[in-house]
Amino acid sequence: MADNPEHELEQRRRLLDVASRFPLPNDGGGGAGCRFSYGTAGFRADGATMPPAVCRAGILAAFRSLKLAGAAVGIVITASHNPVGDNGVKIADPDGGMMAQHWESFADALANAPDPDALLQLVLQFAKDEGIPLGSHHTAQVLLGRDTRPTGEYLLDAALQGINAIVGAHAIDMGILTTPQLHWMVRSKNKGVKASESAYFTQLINSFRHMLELVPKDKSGDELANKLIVDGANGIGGVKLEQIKAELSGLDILVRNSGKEGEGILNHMCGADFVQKERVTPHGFSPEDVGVRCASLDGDADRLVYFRVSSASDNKVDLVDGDKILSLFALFIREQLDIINDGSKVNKPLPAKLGIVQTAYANGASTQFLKDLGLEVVFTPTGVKYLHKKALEYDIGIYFEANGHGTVVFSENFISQLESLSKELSSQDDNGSAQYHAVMRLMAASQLINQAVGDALSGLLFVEAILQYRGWSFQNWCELYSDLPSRQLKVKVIDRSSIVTTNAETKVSQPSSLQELIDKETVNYSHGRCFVRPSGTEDVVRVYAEASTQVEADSLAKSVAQHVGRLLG
Ligand code: NG1
Ligand code: ZN
Repeated sequence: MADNPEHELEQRRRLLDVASRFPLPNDGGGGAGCRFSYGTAGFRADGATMPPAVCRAGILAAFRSLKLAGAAVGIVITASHNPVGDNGVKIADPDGGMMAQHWESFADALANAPDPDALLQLVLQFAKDEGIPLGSHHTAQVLLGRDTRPTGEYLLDAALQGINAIVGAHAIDMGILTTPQLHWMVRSKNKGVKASESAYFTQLINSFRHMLELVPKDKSGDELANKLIVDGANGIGGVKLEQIKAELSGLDILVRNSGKEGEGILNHMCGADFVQKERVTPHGFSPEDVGVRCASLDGDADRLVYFRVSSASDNKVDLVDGDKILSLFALFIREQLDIINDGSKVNKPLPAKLGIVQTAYANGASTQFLKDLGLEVVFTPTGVKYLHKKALEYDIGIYFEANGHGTVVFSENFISQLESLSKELSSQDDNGSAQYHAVMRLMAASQLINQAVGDALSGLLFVEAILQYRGWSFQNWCELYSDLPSRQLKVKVIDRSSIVTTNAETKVSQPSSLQELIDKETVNYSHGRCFVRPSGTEDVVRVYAEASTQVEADSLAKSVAQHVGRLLG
């Protein structure tokens, strides 16, 4: 395994040493007496209990980089939209996406190894099985980022200690970042592109400007059309937006819940998760904002929803969720492809496989809308690791979770076809043509929208550019389709893992009696749809129901939640 027995001894010593510095708490960690589980998006728990899991994630990340011949791997320390006291850790693979799923069981075993010896044996065995050159001259590199949570700094230190426990590993602290910035940096680093924050900002600003330059002249909006108020969830996204907003010409952005001292608590009564689930105005918004287009980010800025304060008399909002953002993106991209292919002057068509990826939480009305457009819509289980992977199967894959996490991925082959077509058209003096403009719009979009992971900042700029391109108001966007009323509930049960689902989580396979009960309830409702699944990030079972009216959706969700409680409570 090692080139040099002394190095191997050193490796063993370091692992035993770091594991004894971060012992697991008596209850095993992971919160509520649970084991740590990599879940939908890495390990998450109360921040104070996280150091052992984060240290072990450091070992894991360095290990992953060793396995991948020293390619840069990322570690993000965040608990996203969860309360400020929580924290979490997840690993980004060299392409900037989530860590490959077949490593998750090793991640779980490592995080739960009860003592230093067990940890060492686990690592040595895994290294042997995977052919990982431990303790040799091989190198590994890990980029780290964290959000603004108070436990972030000391968890970062735990991660650094874990990384440094692997001989040959090199850690680079990229600072306080949005989650998507870190994913973008990992991807860039491995592509040999500059991986700094300023490079990220420059790409965003320039590609947004290109998109606006390609807006037809008759579409330029009035003052209100350019005004946007952003709820930063008192997290890192608002901070970063403040840094770049002056350079975003054509947009007048006001950031609230910006994370500045005294403005409020991270994700508390604000942010994308709050607005999407509660459908009320976040903290800091008032009746004076009626009619203005508003956006809400989550604490680490990988989720984005839009809203408008509905009326001065209550705190309700008109919500544009991830499904409607996806629909806007899909319409825009489809239109550009149609322009390119319908153009009589195009020498050869540009065939493109366009795919839409959703989860069972997508509002049924959005799926119907997309299918009515003739688009291919496919479903995966919850968690962007599944959606992203599926989207990569297309020339252009658009994916979104209803909660606002999503992006658009372009295949390299398709991008190079776009590049050749743009050269061809400009060499034929066609660079004033509609086809040429459509090609350039898609190229700018592929630069603007984060190719690694859902990114609220780049998503927001893409939305803004499309609204300007179409000359659309918020109202026009809302009217794409009407959401079916829905309700989400959480149920606390003794062991949520006793629920097993199938068919992209739309059916329960175990306990089988539960699915029968759900079916029996659902048939009583017109347009009724209901499913349950164990959460991958919280110790709860989630219930989702849709029906023709809000009262019915509420009632369906409630009845099914009661069945879950009775069977498993
Ligand atoms: P869980 O807790 O597994 O439902 C939640 C979200 C996911 C995803 C992850 C990661 C819902 C219903 N679930 O997962 O979509 O965003 O958190 O943050 O929104
Ligand atoms: Zn998030």
